[in-house]
Amino acid sequence: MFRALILATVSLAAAAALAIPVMAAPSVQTVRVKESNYRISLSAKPRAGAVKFVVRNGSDDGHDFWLKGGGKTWKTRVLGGGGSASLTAKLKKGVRYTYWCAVSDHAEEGMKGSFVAR
Ligand SMILES: [Cu+2]
Repeated sequence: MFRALILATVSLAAAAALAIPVMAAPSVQTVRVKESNYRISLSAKPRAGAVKFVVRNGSDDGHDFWLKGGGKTWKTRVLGGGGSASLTAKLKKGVRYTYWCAVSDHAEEGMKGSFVAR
């Protein structure tokens, strides 16, 4: 009887421990950004809310990543070949965001794009 009560209590505690992290974790979308000469590709379309952009420079030349929209601008440092950096932005629903590489004329060469956060 007493043992059954302890088992029940432990089970409840285990269930609570499993449930709490799921409920408390803020939902952050991770979008991988691959930079090359001279393209920027996103692994997914960024959604409204918190988005973590994990930027990786897959080329030998230096590239950075700028993101602008909704009155805000975010950017990474210039990443060397194979370098990576991340930035987290809170995106607003229905706002168009543009992104580009600001090194030299890379944006004109094609390192730019835009999306509307949904
Ligand atoms: Cu670049």
